[in-house]
Amino acid sequence: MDSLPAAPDEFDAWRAMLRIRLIEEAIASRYAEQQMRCPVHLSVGQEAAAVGVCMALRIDDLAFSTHRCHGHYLAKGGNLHAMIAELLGRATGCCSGRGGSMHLWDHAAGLVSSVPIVGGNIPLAVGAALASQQRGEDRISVAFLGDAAAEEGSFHESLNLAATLQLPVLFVLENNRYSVYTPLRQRQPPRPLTRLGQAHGIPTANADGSDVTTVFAAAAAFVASIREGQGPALLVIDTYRYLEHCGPNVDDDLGYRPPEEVLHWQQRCPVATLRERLIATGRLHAEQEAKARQDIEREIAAAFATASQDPFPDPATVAEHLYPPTDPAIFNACHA
Ligand SMILES: Cc1ncc(C[n+]2csc(CCOP(=O)(O)OP(=O)(O)O)c2C)c(N)n1
Ligand SMILES: [Mg+2]
Repeated sequence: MDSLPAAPDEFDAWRAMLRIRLIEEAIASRYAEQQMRCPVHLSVGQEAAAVGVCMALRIDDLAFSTHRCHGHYLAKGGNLHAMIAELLGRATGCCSGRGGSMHLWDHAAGLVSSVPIVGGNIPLAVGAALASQQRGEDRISVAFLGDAAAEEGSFHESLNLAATLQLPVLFVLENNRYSVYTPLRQRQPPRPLTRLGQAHGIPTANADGSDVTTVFAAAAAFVASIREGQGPALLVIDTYRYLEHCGPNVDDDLGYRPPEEVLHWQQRCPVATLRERLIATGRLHAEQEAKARQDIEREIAAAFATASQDPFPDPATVAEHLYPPTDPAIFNACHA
């Protein structure tokens, strides 16, 4: 296929995952300072899904994320300073300090919105895909979703409409096996999640979320077919979150996840696995790794230093942005 995205350099993929990992670890380690007064749903362990998919996308493709949006935002090219400022509640944040961690967006990077209502972003991606189709654009939409979002009516309605109208949308289902504390087997019948796409007549594939190269290959094939007008696709990525559902800590002492399951996935860490492969094949040397880490850590420190000096929103503006402007001229200007 002509439009098959070029395979990324594995060093770049590793660096992109490491960057997300270090940013989220910095958020976790600073969380107790009480400067981030919003919940944080960290995606430590799930980086290959965000990076593998976003490396198959163009900047003008449109992504729609969830409550667990940091990795998607960063992998799509979202601005780090605007993200940290948003977590710190500053006026310079991507949501002007009003949304916090679960409402990240960056239109310049094509990250249209993040929606913490489980399943709420999926129809938005379908709507954007319908708009692209009607305008004759060749950009595609991507809806990231968790395994619990596949239990929502909006998921099935979205797949139904996308399949019927052959819309340019990729559904990316990150199966981390849990909805908060409840495992998949207690919430859904014992059948592969790929069946959900097949039931709607949508091409569906499974990818190993511990291997970014595998995720990229599966995503790239679907992105190419969707861009060529062959309609929607569903990519199910097997993955695991290493930290608690919400917050900076490990909560495996609670016992809702079997220790052998946790260990199994920790041994398949997408960042460590690729690092080992790069070292074994002579594509990553100690100095390169040290420089990559140092550069990323500097970038993170600078983002926190700048954002923590930024102003909070003016209290006089608290009632703004609650409803869309009703004056059509203002509305059109906002959505130009
Ligand atoms: C409609 C709705 N129901 C319940 C919640 C509470 N809630 C927030 S995240 C979450 C779990 C979502 O699980 P999943 O979709 O698998 O994503 P994950 O957290 O595993 O990344 C729930 C139940 C919500 N935000 N929205
Ligand atoms: Mg889940």
